[in-house]
Amino acid sequence: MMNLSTTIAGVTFPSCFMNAAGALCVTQDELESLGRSGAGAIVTKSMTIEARQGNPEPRYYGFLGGSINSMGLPNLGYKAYAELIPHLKRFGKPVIASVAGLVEDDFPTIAEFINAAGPDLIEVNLSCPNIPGKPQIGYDPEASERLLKRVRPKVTVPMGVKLPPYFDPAHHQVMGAVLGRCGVDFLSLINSVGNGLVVDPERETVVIKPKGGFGGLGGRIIKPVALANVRAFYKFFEGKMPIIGTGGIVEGIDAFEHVLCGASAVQIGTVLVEEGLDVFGRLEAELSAVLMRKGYQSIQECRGRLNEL
Ligand code: RRO
Repeated sequence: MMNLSTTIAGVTFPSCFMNAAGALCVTQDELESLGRSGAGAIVTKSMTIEARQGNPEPRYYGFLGGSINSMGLPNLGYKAYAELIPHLKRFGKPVIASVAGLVEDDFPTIAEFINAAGPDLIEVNLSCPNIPGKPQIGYDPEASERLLKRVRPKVTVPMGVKLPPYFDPAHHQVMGAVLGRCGVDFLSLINSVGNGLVVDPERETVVIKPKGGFGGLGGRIIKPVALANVRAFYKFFEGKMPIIGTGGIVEGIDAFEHVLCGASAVQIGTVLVEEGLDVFGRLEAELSAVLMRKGYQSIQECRGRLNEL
């Protein structure tokens, strides 16, 4: 198998594949299983101040083209994750703490406390689409800048931002400028495509219960949106901002496409939930075979090298 190791903001990952925040990473058991798995890192569920049960079920639904979810931030609360982090670091791979919040003030509080627990990186989630009545912070550039400028001084490890998908170049430009002013060290792109609606025509119903059936779309169908966001931010930062690509990776060749667009690593959400932890071994073998067939020795060699016509 080819060496698929990678570096993000000075931190070395033994493999470029890891779980996406939210996928099989809520409980201590799940996080330890990621530690024992082929994943190149352990990413925690986005954490809030208080532990949360999340939204009522059914709140996740997998279909042929992907998934829809409205989990509603079920998590153990930041103090429990802070306690787990030293233990999780013993698995010998980076630990990424995903920080969320219900109000702006929560973010610096959680970031400071979790930073002190010593994760290798922190990912600030500006893009949860599923809290009733709360728009995604990432769609408000001024709120994003205010929040990131408060979080930045609390964090001594590399600080990344998990963004929602943007659908207009003007939005990539505005958010790119914000991130550049806030000392962001890496990007995770993209969170689920918010507020989609999946319909079961036989039952004539929605498929998840919260918010009348509206939820975040993931999996195969969102790959072109994810690739566009990876590429747009890669170009905005002229290849100098490390990017973790997320969205629509089902096979090794999908990860190769993310790398071509500019990703230095990739996260797996829907397909990890659907297939379980063995997905990492499969994807590593498949990406290795793609690189081998094309005569590449590493992902660094083709990162960002997408040809335009
Ligand atoms: O928990 C969720 O409902 C959730 C979150 Br915090 C997120 O960032 N993205 C998503 O698809 N679901």
